[in-house]
Amino acid sequence: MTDANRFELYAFWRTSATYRVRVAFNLKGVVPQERFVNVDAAEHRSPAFLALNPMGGLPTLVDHGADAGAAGSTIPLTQSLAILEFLDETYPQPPLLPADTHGRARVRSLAALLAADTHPLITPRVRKYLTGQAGFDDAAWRAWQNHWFSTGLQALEQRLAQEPGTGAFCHGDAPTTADICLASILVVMRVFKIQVEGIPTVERIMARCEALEAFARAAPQLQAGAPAP
Ligand SMILES: N[C@@H](CCC(=O)N[C@@H](CS)C(=O)NCC(=O)O)C(=O)O
Repeated sequence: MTDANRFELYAFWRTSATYRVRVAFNLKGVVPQERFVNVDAAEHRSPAFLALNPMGGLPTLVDHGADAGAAGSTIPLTQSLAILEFLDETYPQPPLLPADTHGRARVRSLAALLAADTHPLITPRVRKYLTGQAGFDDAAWRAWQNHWFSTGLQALEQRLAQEPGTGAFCHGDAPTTADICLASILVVMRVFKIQVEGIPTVERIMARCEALEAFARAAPQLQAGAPAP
């Protein structure tokens, strides 16, 4: 089996977490087969998809690789950060994490600030609950989105502006998992037309990321199923 048909990536055009995995695949030069799951049509809540990922989340990655069975990894891989580390261990170049332990801890911490503390609050399942069960109208949902995007990105800005590890990218001068997470939040903010003021370092790093083909090709609007511009 070649790497060309090793992976099936269950994906939807605008999902932030799937964008992270698309960028990582692009950086590694590996092309997964994408399987479109229409979140707007609730396909991620279908029994067939929940059998793959009981959380009903994208991305979900199936590895048909040579040693997948031996390692028990015919079980689908879920959680974008776990998938990024899996890809980094499977395809070590270019690395997504720094070589030193403190550097890796910093990159993972920046990534978690976004992927664990910020993104989960604005997912479709949270919107569905707040608008369906908690009385939120569109304006309240928008205020919620603004609040949590701002909270996460302002904390990120403060760290990036003050911490000595910051370079051309979040950590040094090469893209890491932290940059992938930074860009994954900014691309969906654009989809939702949310703006956060006063984050010049975040914006500078986003521009560096988007100048790289691996990030540019992962843009939500370029993916299958995206609405015409
Ligand atoms: N922590 C998970 C998040 C997965 C997730 O929630 N993905 C969103 C799209 S970005 C999703 O599929 N949401 C479905 C829903 O909220 O119902 C990861 O990083 O992979």
